[in-house]
Amino acid sequence: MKCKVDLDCSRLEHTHVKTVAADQRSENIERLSKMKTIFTILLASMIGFVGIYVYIKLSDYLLNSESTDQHTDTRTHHKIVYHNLPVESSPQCSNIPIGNRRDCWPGSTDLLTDHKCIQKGCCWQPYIGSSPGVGGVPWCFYPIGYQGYVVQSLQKASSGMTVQLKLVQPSGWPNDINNITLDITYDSSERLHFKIYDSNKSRYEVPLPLHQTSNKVTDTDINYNVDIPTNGTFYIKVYRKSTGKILFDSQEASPLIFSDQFIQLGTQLSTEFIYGLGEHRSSFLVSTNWTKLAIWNRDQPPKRKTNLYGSHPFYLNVEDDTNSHGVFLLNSNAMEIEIQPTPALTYRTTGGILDFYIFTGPIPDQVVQQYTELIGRPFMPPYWALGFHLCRWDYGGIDGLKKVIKRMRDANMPYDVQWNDIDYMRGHLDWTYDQHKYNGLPNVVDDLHKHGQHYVMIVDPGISNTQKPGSYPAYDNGIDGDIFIKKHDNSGPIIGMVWPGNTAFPDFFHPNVTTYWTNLAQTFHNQVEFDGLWMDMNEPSNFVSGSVTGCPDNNLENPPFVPPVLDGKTLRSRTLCASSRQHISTHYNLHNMYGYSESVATKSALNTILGNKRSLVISRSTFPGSGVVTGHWTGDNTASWDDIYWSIPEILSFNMFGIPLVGADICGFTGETNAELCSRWMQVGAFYPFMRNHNSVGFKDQDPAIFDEATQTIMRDALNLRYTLLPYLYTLFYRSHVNGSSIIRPLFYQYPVSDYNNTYKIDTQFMWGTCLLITPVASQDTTTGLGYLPRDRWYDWFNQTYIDATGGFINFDLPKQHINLQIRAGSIIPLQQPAVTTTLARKNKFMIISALSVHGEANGELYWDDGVSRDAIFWGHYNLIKFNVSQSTLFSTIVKSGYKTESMVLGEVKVLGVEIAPTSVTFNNQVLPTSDYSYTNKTLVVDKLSVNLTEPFKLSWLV
Ligand code: MIG
Repeated sequence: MKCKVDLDCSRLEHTHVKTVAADQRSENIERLSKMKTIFTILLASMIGFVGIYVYIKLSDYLLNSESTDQHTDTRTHHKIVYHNLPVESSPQCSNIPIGNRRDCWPGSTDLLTDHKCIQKGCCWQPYIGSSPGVGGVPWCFYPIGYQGYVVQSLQKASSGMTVQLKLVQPSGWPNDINNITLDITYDSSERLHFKIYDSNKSRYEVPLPLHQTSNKVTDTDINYNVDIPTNGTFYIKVYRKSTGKILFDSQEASPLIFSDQFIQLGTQLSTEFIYGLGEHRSSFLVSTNWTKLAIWNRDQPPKRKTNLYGSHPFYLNVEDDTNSHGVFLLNSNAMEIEIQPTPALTYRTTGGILDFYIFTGPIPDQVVQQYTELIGRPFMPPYWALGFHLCRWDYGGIDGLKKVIKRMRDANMPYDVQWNDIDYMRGHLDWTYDQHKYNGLPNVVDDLHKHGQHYVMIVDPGISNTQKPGSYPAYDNGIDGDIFIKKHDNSGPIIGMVWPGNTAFPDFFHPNVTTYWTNLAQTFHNQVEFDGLWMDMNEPSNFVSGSVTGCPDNNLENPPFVPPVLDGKTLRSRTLCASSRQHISTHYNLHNMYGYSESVATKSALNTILGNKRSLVISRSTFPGSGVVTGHWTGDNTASWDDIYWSIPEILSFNMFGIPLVGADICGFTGETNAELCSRWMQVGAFYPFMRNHNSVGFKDQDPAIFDEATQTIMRDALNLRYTLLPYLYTLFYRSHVNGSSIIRPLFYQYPVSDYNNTYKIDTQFMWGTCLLITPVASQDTTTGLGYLPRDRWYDWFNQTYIDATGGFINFDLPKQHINLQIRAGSIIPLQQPAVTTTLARKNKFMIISALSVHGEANGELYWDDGVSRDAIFWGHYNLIKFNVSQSTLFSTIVKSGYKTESMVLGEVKVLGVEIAPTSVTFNNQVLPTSDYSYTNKTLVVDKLSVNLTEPFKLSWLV
C-alpha cells in the first residue's frame, strides 16, 4: 500500500496482519519502557551517569531484541505498524545531530515511553545526560519530513499573500484545528507581518494598540524575501534580500502545531547571538544550550531559570555578517520558548494565535527602533524622574520619613524624589493613608514640593472586600461599576488575598475602570499631592493559589501543556485562577497583560489629575507596549555583589523591550547591605536610567546619608556625576521617545564588526547612547579590574587622556572612589553643573565636552524643554541644538528653538584631544584673552563663557 502521509514510510506502514499479537506486544513494550524510564530516573540519581549509560545500552539491547519486527498502534486502531525499535536506524531519525533534535514531547505530565513517542509519529532515542520531557536533548523528537500541515492554496496579493493550510497528521494534542490560514503582509520595507489563525472560528487575539502602517508596500520595496511552498509540507522562510541570510526559517525547525491549547512553531536562528525573551534572570546573551524560558507573569524575587514579573516574547538575533534582525511574537498566553544548539528556537504557547513581526534592522539599534515603532515609543519622562529616588519599606511612621528627608538634605545629597511603600496606608488599604502613623503626610509632601522635590507612593491592585459597606469607596465603587475580575461562572468577584487581607482585583480592561480608578486617584490626590504612582504586585500577585476558595476544574485550569513555570504544573500558583473572567476575555488569556493594563489606566488617571504635567508610573509587571506609559524596576533583588552584575543584563534587556526607564533596587532590597557594596552600587546606579535606592522591611537603613563621611563622599560624587550628565541623559530620552533609540546599549550595538568574538558576550559593561562607556565594579575588595575597550579612541572621563584601543581587555585602576567612565572619540556631550535637586540644577550653566576623533571631529546634540509639560514636543515648545566640530571649530546649529521661558547659558566648553597647543582661541570670531582659556594635557578648556545657547555660536582654536 502506498503511504499517504509521506512521513517516514520506511517506518510506518499500513497492514492487516498480526493485529492482536502486535497489540499484546505493544502493551508489553509500553510497560517495559515505562519501567525503563522510572528506572532511568532513579538510577540517574543513585549511581550517576556511568551506571545509567550501561543500563540504557543494556535495556536498549533488550528492547531491540524483543521488537525487531512490528507492533501496532493501539490508540487509533488504524493498524499502523512501526518497525525497528528503537528508531535510530531509520534515516528520518538517525541523521539528526543531537543539538538539532526537535522535542516531540515537551512539558508533558505523562510519563514518556518510547511507545507513546512513536505513536505520535516521532523518533525515540534515549540520551545520557537529559531526562525525557524535562529539557535538554529530547529523547522523543520529530523525524525529518514530519508533515503536520500541508499547503492547500497560496494566493498572492500586491503586498503579501494568503495561504490556506490543512492538517494531514494529528499532532497528538487535543483539539487540533484542521484548517488554518496564514496571512503575510509587507508592512513596510523593514517590517514583515505574518499571522496564523483558525480559518473558521475567531480566537482570542492580543488587545494591544499597535501602530500599524497605513501604506503597505509591494515586494519590490521590501528588504526581505518570503518563501512558502505552493504545496506539500508547510514551512515559512524569510531571507534578507541583500545578503540571502535567514531571518526566519521553520523548515528544519519544530513543526507547526495548531491545536486549541497548544500552538507551536520553530525557527532556525542565524547565529547563537540571541538576546531578549524576558523577563528572566540570565546573561544578556541567551544560551542556546537547551534553554527553556517560561513566560507567565509571576511575583518572584529574580532567580535563574524561572518565570518572573513580565512577558516579552521579542528577540534580537545577529547574522553572521553582523547585521541584526528582530522577531516579535504577539501572543499573551502562557508560553515556553526553547532555544537549542542548532541554533534554533521553538515557541510553544497555550492559546491565542501566532502573530509574528519581523524587523530587518540591520543595525541593532534600528531593530529596537522598528520594534518600538510597532508597540509604541517610550514616554518622555519628567526631568525630575531622572534625578535620584529614595525609598524603603517601612519608615516606621511620619517621624522616620521626616528624619531621612532631613538627613539627606543635611548631607547635601542630590535627591529629587521621596517614595513611600505600603506602610503609609491604613491597614494596607489602597487610596488611604494612616492618619495616626503618618499624621501630617500631606504637609511632608508639600514640603518636598517647596524644596523642588517630588513624591511617589505605592498602590497595589488588590482592593479589600471586607470593609464596612459604605466605608471604603475603592470596593463599593468597584461593585457599582462592576469592574472586578469575576469568577469563572461570572458569579461575583474572584477573591484572593494580598496585603489588606481578602481582596478583589480590578479588571483594567473593563470599559468602566478608567473612571473608577481616576476618581479614586483624584480623591486621594486632593489630600496627598503625589507626582507619580508605583505599581507593585500587578502580575497580579496573590498570597493564595487561584482564590480563597480555590479554582474550578476545567480546561483552562488544567491545560494539556504548561510551560515550566515555578511551582510545577499549575498556572494559578501565586496568582488568580486562569479561568476567572475579565470583561474582554479570560484571565487565562489576559494574565500576562494585567500589569500593562493597570499601567495604562494609571497613566490615564494621572494625566487627568495632573493636566498637562508629566507624571511618573513605575510598574513591576510589564508587557510589550508598557514603555509607552511606564518605567520598570527589576523587583526584589538582594544586597549582594552578584545582584549588581545581574542588574546589567536586566537593564540592557528592558532597553531592548522599549522600556528604557529601568533600574534595580540600589544597595539591594532584601539582606543587609554594607558601605562598600552600597557605594559601588550607587556608582553603577548613577548610570541606571531610573535611579532608586530601595530597601525591604526589617533591614538597616541604606540611604546615602546614613553612612560614614567617606562613604557619603563616594555616593555624593556618584550622584553629582549623574546630575552633571542629566542633559545628555534627557536628550537620550528624547531620542528614545521620538525614534525609539535605546538609552542603555550593549557594546556590540556600536561595535559589531571588529570585535565579533568579544563584544557579543559582554554584559558587565554598557553604554549610554553612543557616547559613554561604563565599566562598573561588581566585586568586593576591587582595586583593579579588566574591562573591554572596543577598537576606537577612548577618553577617560576624569583625567581626559585617551587610549587608542585595538579591541580587547585592559586592566583598569578601580579604587573605591573611582567610577570607570570613558568617552567615545567623536562625541559631544551636553552637561550642566549639578545641584541637590534637578529643579535647581536646571538653572545652572551648561557645559559641553567635546571628545575629538582621530580626525579632529565630533558631534552631539542637546534637547531641552521645561521638563514637565506633557505636550512640549507636540506644540514644539522645546529647543534642539546640534553641535559639531570640524577643522578646529566647534559650532552649534539651532534645529529648533521653541522654548524661551528659561534661559540656557553656556558657561564652559572643553575640547579633548587637541593635539597642538592653540596659538589663539576665538569665540564668535572675537579673539579671547588668554586668561579665558587654558590648554593642558591636550585639553582646551574655555571656562569663562556666559553665552546664550539658543543662539548659534562658534568656537575656534588656531594652531
Ligand atoms: O510582598 O510593598 O517588589 O519593592 O517593597 C512584597 C512591599 C510587596 C514587593 C515589591 C517591593 C515592595 C514590597 N512589595
